[in-house]
Amino acid sequence: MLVLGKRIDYRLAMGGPRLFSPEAKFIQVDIHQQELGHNRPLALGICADVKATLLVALDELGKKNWKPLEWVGRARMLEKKWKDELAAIAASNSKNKLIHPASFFAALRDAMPVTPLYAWDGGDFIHWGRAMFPATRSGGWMRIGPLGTIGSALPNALAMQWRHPDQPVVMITGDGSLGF
Ligand SMILES: Cc1ncc(C[n+]2csc(CCOP(=O)(O)OP(=O)(O)O)c2C)c(N)n1
Repeated sequence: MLVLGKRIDYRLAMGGPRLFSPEAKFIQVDIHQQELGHNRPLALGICADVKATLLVALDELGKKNWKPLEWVGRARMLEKKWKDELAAIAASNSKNKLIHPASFFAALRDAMPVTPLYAWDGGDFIHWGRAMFPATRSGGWMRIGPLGTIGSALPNALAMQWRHPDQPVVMITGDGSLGF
């Protein structure tokens, strides 16, 4: 498992068996030394900038002949199946009286004129949103923190707007979360 600039925290099940095989070997690259090996022992920890590390790694890997891996094809197939299921749920909603969260987020996503900067938090309904909205911009998709703390979308949105005054920032939060 190659972990690039991502904390092995609550959102990655602390590196535990809910997401990862106990036998999996972890290589982690992070510019913050204290993140290396946090929660999960590493086969290799690299304290460095991710981009610089990947450029060096690509240079090395380019010299070898790589065979396509079967599981990558299966992972892509499962991802497509999952996205098709989401699209079907979003589309099936029009006949119902209650708006399904998947339909709401599909409509919101399609209504955006440009890709804005997103700040998210929230409980159940937001999980549909993060399934429907891919993160496509570096630093443009912020959701909760390592401990899953709601109430973070508003300060994150303000910080994003302060940093990028010329760009639209969209905050998506829940009634429960805003109260925090
Ligand atoms: C600081 C903090 N307190 C409590 C929680 C536990 N928690 C997770 S979701 C949630 C409710 C969120 O409500 P809302 O945003 O309205 O979403 P809903 O689940 O109703 O869709 C709470 C209290 C948390 N994640 N962070």
